[in-house]
Amino acid sequence: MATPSSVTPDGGFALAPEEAKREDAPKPPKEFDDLISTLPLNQDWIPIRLRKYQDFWIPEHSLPDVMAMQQNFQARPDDLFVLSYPKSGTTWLKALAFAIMNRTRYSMADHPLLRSNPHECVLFIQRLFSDGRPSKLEAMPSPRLLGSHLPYPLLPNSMKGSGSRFLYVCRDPKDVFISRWHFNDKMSPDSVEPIPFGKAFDLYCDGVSPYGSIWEHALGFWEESLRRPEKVLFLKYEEMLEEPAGSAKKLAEFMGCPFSPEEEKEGVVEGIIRLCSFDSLSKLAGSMTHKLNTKLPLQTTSFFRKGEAGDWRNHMSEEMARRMDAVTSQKLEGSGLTFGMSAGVEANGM
Ligand code: PAP
Repeated sequence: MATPSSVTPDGGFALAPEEAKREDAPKPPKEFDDLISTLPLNQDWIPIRLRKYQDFWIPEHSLPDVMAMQQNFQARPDDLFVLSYPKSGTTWLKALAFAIMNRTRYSMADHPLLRSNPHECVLFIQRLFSDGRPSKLEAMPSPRLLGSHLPYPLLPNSMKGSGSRFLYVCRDPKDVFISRWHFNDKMSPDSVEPIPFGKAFDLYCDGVSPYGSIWEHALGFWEESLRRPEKVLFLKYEEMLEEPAGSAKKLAEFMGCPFSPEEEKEGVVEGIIRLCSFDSLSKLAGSMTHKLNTKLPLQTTSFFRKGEAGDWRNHMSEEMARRMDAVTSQKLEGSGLTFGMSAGVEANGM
């Protein structure tokens, strides 16, 4: 079994205020700001401004951290990364991977996930650069469990070449869009009109949404999972919902810490699934009182809404769904990738 990660739940989002404001924390170089100001800008996804960087639309507030990460992050061969397009199941996958990796370290009665959001247990790499704390990354004992929303082409070279393992989750683009739209709507200040649904839809279909085209994002990791299946595990949110035990076992196997027959008999798999379920994590988030240290106005509850497959039916017209499915078919043609359940019938509408 892998040595438990020593990631502690005081992480990227939950810095002590005095640490977050440390005067001596290195600031991203000014050249980054100069470069960012020249990049194409989109301001429709209120309150997030996007800049087109290396062919993907990245939130402007993250770009200095992304650039610092690209230049400086040193991956280790035994690192594990939770990677995803936003709103695809990141929070859930982080919780599962963290609970699986640390299952001999914490008891279910006193588990970090009972007190902390999964994003505090598995840190976004780039946030550590924004907090001027990359040394914290170096201080973490192996194996490290870290996260990123960056598309494959934008990952630092050390991540692509280090032999580290990637856990990637994708989700039906229609549900991702609905989740994104609600997320943005909730974050918009009362004084400002949120992005209209139809406009958000058009932009999303054109790949102009946070972290760029969902299709290009997924294809980058899909192709890598075909090239290096022992290093890239490609998961689907809908299959995780349908088969949580099978997915947890697949994850554990891939992470190098498979469940033993005794653990299976003792119900360890079911315990982890229960702890990381939408019902459990969303209730826990509702009882947390601490603030998340983010650049966006987010709370511990912001990452939980419905947690279902197919909610797009309650929001999209048939014509919109057909249009998005057509984009999906066209973008994925010949790749072998389908969204949703493996047959692809449900999600792709084919
Ligand atoms: P992030 O990229 O901002 O971290 P992410 O976790 O990828 O967000 O996606 C949020 C979606 O996952 C939400 O979907 P919804 O808006 O359609 O409801 C959220 O409800 C769902 N989600 C969060 N936790 C879980 C979970 N434990 N099980 C299933 N779905 C979950």
